[in-house]
Amino acid sequence: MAFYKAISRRVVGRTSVVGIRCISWWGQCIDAPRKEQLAGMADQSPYKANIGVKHLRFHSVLHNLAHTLPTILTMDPFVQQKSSGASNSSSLPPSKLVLYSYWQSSCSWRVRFALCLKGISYEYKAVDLLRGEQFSPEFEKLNPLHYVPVLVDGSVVISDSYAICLYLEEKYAQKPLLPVDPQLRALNLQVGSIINSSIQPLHMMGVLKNMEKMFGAEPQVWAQVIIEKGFLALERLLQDNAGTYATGEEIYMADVFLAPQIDIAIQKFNIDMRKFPVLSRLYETYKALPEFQASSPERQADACI
Ligand SMILES: N[C@@H](CCC(=O)N[C@@H](CS)C(=O)NCC(=O)O)C(=O)O
Repeated sequence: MAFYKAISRRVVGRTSVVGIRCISWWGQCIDAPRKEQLAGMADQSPYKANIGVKHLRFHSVLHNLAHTLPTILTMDPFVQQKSSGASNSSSLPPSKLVLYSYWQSSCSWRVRFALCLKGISYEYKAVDLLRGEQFSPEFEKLNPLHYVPVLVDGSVVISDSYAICLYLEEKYAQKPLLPVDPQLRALNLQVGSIINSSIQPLHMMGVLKNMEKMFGAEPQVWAQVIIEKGFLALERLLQDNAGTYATGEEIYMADVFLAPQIDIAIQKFNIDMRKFPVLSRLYETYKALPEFQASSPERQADACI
């Protein structure tokens, strides 16, 4: 009898583990905004003969699961897989990072992308910018500027995506996001800085609202002028340096900043990317990356689609 109990415990246990892995795997495919995207992902799967249509049928069930099991279904499966391969992960203490993020925030996406590339797990805390949660007294204690993202690591609080990426780079050696070569390193910092100081701050939500209210500027047109000016500079900067990725054959910080910025330029501000062939090619590369997909707005627990 004891023997059968032991066997059944083992079978049930294994089944649960396999079940959770399956749910997690499915979870990576849910919440995609476009059906073609789902179908495309199914097509890349080793089980493509069976799952293309089933994916779509299970979509609503998985959507509900995603909201009850957000940590499992957003990025954990991917992170666990990456962490186990990280060179120094065993020497690190258990991670207790908390990321305050908003699903549509491109600045938050940079950090989610960096965390994902480095295989660092974290707790996701949503701050609803549309409902003004960034102005709550609790959040103000974390960032008096009222912006996401904010990363909390124990007693350390960092409230700027650029600083957060550098912090992660120094603390977590796996999958370096800055090259050793000084010139290439500077190029990566320059690209990140252009996006972080000369493009995104000029078209962020609050600025667009003020431009309209105070000067009657058409927000979409204003944003397009700013983005196109910045993209032209980035296009010139990268045309002699880009390889598969922005600064060569490895993915680095320049890519971490470029990918969400290009995505938002296309999806939200209707930028005609034909003027920017290098950036367009890079964007195609980013879209195929599991880390880009897992950190994308639609996959986050607070996504409203
Ligand atoms: N330089 C900051 C900028 C942060 C920022 O602009 N965040 C935007 C979302 S992408 C925000 O929180 N906006 C809130 C608002 O405009 O009220 C960073 O890189 O983290």
